[in-house]
Amino acid sequence: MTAEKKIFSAAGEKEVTRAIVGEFAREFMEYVDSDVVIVGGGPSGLMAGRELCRANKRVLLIERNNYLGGGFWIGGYLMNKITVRTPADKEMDELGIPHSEISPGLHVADGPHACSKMIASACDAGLKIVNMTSFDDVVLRSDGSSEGSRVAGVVINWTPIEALPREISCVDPIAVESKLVIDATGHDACVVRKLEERGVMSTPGFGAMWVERSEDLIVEHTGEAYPGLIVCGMAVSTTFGVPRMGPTFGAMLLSGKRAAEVALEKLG
Ligand code: 48F
Repeated sequence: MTAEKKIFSAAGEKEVTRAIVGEFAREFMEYVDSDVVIVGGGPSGLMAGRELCRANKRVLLIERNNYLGGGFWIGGYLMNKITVRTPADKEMDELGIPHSEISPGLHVADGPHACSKMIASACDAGLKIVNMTSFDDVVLRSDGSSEGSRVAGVVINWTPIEALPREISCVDPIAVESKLVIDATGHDACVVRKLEERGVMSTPGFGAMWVERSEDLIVEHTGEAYPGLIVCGMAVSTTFGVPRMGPTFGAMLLSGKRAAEVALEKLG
């Protein structure tokens, strides 16, 4: 009797499991010591990661959700249209995102198309991503000099750990070391807030909505907020008290790019 001809290769359950566990572990081992760790996979974090990887840096992005993109999938009020103001339309062109100019200097695109192009571009550049992983704390180092401490990595844990009942949630986190950390966690500004909790910096929180002022200020204030820690995207507004901006995303793209430039200057 001739063997039954099958469409797919003979790999079975154990091979599939080994492929997943082995490849995840191999990659994770490599990125336990990264040039840059980015916390948050929204538009600003993805843009920063893309730019750093294009400059051949080793970058790990930590995202607490099982998906990437943050607020970039959907515009305002649960509608799938996002807006971008000139000059950020050039970034959309570079990412291959179709858009149209609705009024002078105001461009509209489909959120899902924009977001998926952004994610693909960051992955193509070489960005490594771990999902379902939450930032828990910073690694702080001090060499004993008058310069004080600097952020030297992040403490992380699986996101589902947060859902465990308190009395049994004693699951120790692990840490990843890096030369720089970028806080791209949006309005939450989780990394900055952790430093605030530790009493080493204080933040005013974000201001009321004012689109025309906010976008410029976000880009201008993008940079090092504490030694070793760069902030980008809406985390900038929480850190420096800049007005919020609503569903227009040009500043997120330019802020991510600026964060990468600052990081590259610091990394030399
Ligand atoms: O909120 P988010 O999209 O931040 P962003 O890049 O862009 C902001 C805009 O989407 C929009 C806006 C401007 O138009 O107002 O809000 O600044 O993405 C932040 C990402 O960080 C993740 C979160 O799940 C989201 O994907 N995040 C937040 N806290 C943590 C985290 C955490 N503790 N650990 C890991 N990821």
